[in-house]
Amino acid sequence: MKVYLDNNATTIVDPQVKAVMDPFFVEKYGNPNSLHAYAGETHPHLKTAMEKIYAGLHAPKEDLVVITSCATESNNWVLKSIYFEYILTGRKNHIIVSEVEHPSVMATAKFIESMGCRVTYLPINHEGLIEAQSVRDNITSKTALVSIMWANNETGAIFPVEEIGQICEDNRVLFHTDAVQAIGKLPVDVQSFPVDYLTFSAHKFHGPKGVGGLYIKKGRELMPLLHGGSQMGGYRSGTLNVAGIVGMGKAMEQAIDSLDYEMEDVKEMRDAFEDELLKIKDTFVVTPRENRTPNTTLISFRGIEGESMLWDMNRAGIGASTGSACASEDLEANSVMEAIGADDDLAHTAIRFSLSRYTTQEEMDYTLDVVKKAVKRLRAISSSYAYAPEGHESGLSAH
Ligand code: 7TS
Repeated sequence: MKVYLDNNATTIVDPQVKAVMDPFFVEKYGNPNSLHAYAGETHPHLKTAMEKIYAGLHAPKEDLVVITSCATESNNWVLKSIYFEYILTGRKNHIIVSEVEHPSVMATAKFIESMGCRVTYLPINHEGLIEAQSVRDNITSKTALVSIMWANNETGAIFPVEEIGQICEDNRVLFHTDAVQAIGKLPVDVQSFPVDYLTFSAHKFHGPKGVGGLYIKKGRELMPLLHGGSQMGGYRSGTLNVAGIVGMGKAMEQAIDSLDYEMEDVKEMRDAFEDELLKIKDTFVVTPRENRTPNTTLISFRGIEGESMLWDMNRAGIGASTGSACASEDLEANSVMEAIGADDDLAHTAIRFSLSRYTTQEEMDYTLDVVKKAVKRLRAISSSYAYAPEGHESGLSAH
């Protein structure tokens, strides 16, 4: 049996999404910005897709949604734009990010730090959560931007973006949120709380890879990313990725339509799976379920190297991960586990299972069986587990 449980890394393209994209390669290939009938064949489809994207975010018409190539691009763009508009000009000198942002925010923050910007990296607490108060405590009159993700890709932890957005507005500080792991898993409405910039990416919600976006509230400053033509209002030039945008529009529409299923049925499957895993001795989940996206569980198995577990699962046809694919080529401990303060031994044992609306109960039953066997096998040959004192405290609680 083949089971895909790495949906936080990427998702299968929904066949209906693929179907709406297909005509835009061979049949309708006109550049939508041209002035002939070929353009006329593509332009209306782009418009409809953009309407679906606006509707999915509840973005009012006067706000801007710029299509990018991925979330990494959107995140880079916001931070570098802030650097050019606010830091380099001397208007402000400081930004705040969390210490568990995706590498596309983290590495960009480090980059602008090397260029002279002061950066505060907010810690997470022992449950893997950000406390809004810590944002309030660190804002100064020189803070230009707060960038805190909506939901963490490793743990699924949901951060209090509504409260943080309000704190930012009260202090006249811009607020950006990376909502990559929120779309399709949580209700997302840019009008329900103060948010100035919001990042998303189609391949995380059953759309194609290579297309994402950045929402920008009306009137917020943003340096054009790619200078050139007039596409995307001049903010990001380059011939538009018509098939990708059309696909993302459809995927966004479906993500909204299947939100209830995701929040109820997928969650139920995830919870039942997690309950069973937590019955195994010395297993730990950090973030409480009520503060987590419905599809994710990051679970530690004391005494088992994460990569060994992945190997056993992979041989049984199951794809999961030890954390973000962006950092999976090294054998470092899971960064979120480290940020929580888990001991080094435990930080190496975390496995992320991320489900989707395509996941079936049969697949989860099969996975449970494989994992249970792998735990037995790997603990039997694990020196660290054998030597762990009985009742060894992890500092983490099971939920
Ligand atoms: N932001 C978050 C929160 C993410 O989870 C990811 C990808 C990105 C940005 C980057 O998205 P992209 O559109 O540029 O690809 N996260 C993961 C992950 O957790 N495992 O592999 C990729």
